[in-house]
Amino acid sequence: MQPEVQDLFTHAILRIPDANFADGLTTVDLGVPHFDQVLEQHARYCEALRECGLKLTILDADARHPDSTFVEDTAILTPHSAILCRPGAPSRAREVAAIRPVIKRFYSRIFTIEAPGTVDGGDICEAGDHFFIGLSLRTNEEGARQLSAHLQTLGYTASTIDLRKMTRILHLKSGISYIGDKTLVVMEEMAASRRLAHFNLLRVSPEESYAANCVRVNDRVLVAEGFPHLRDHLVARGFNPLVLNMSEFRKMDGGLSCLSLRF
Ligand code: CIR
Repeated sequence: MQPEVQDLFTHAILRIPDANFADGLTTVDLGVPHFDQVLEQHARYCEALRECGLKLTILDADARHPDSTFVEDTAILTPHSAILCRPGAPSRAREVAAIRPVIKRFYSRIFTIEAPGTVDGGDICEAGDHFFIGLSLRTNEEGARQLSAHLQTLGYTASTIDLRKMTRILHLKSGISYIGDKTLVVMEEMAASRRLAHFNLLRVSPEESYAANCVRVNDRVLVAEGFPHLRDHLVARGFNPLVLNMSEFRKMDGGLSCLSLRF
């Protein structure tokens, strides 16, 4: 039986990658992305979200911001309110002003993160009524404090997970994903965190750790191509994986969740 669908998404916001995509930030050494494949993989990702039943708002490429296709980092969307982030990397700070008018089309209640707080959306993992906030090189304690206060106002609880000693991941959601049914997909390094104790953990082996960034979208789970063990575990638990090639986004530290804002 298909695990229960908790929050049905109806929309997603995405941004087409710009030709200067390869000038964005990266910490990995996997080579330079091939732009034709970047566009192809992005188009397939859009198609996959449509297959999941979402209506898409696809924004034009933004040449001022090479990382701006990773829209997830600019905002946190809940069913009734949006929180605009304040990205920790200076080169990404102005992406928020560019997305604000788009968010305004869908939300009348919008909170913000103010200096000196910083929050990247990739550090925020929503798990039902609880939000995990990763403290990272991008999201600082003040940002986490402001975000927790906003979430509390909205009736959610929040807790932090400190990633600052974990050198292998950029964002919290590089290492954990909530896929509904009280289940978190987690990379080995994070599985011991006390904070995760109340959830069922689907552990991703070290060789497949990139695949820990997967995304539940309605009745599907988007999973990166090339990680058969995770895919099989998901199937065994009754989930319905939708496999996508992410090779070119991975070269820029990007994963499946980063490419869209879903609501
Ligand atoms: C960056 O370093 O900011 C981008 N190159 C990758 C952002 C990935 N975003 C995410 O995981 N939410």
